[in-house]
Amino acid sequence: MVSQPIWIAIVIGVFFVGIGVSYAHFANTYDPMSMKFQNQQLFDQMMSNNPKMSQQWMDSGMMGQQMQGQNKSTQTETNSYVKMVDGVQVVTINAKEFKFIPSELNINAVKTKFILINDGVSEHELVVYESSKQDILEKAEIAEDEETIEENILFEIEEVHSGESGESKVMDLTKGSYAIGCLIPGHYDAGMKGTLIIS
Ligand SMILES: [Cu+2]
Repeated sequence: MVSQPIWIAIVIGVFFVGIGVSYAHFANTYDPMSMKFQNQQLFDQMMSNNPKMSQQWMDSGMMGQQMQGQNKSTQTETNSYVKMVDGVQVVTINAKEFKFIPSELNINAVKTKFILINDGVSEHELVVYESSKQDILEKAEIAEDEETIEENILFEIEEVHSGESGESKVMDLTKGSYAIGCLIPGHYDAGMKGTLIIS
């Protein structure tokens, strides 16, 4: 027969072990980053309500990446993907799985050269065309019908390997609104698309 105080001690012991295990599980699986992507609003709220956590966040290095992201969008606003080099407007677009950065371009109708930098793992290309030509071009791409592609695009920078870059020739641009896309099968639908406004 076990006496009552021992039973009480066992119950209390089990209780605290339970708390310990739960906390350990929480601490191991708790990841502010995953929460960030699941629920941006909650994450921002949490950061603003909790200076200590937001300090940890900044220390964790993820902040650096987030700031880079912000710099990129500032660049988009100030058009710093555009440089004038010897009287030629040079437009630099980065490609990776599966997007163009920037994906919305506003440039001037002057002599222009495009550069496509592949920061991704697979090959990517840049095709610029009137948006109404999307279907024709996707079919032509699958059929590898280069002739139809040539006839229906403004220009393209053909497949660029990972880590490399490709460029267009210097072109005279006319004002208009165009679609950009990577027409390697699957890439456009995965997000490699955007707009090019020439004004
Ligand atoms: Cu692609």
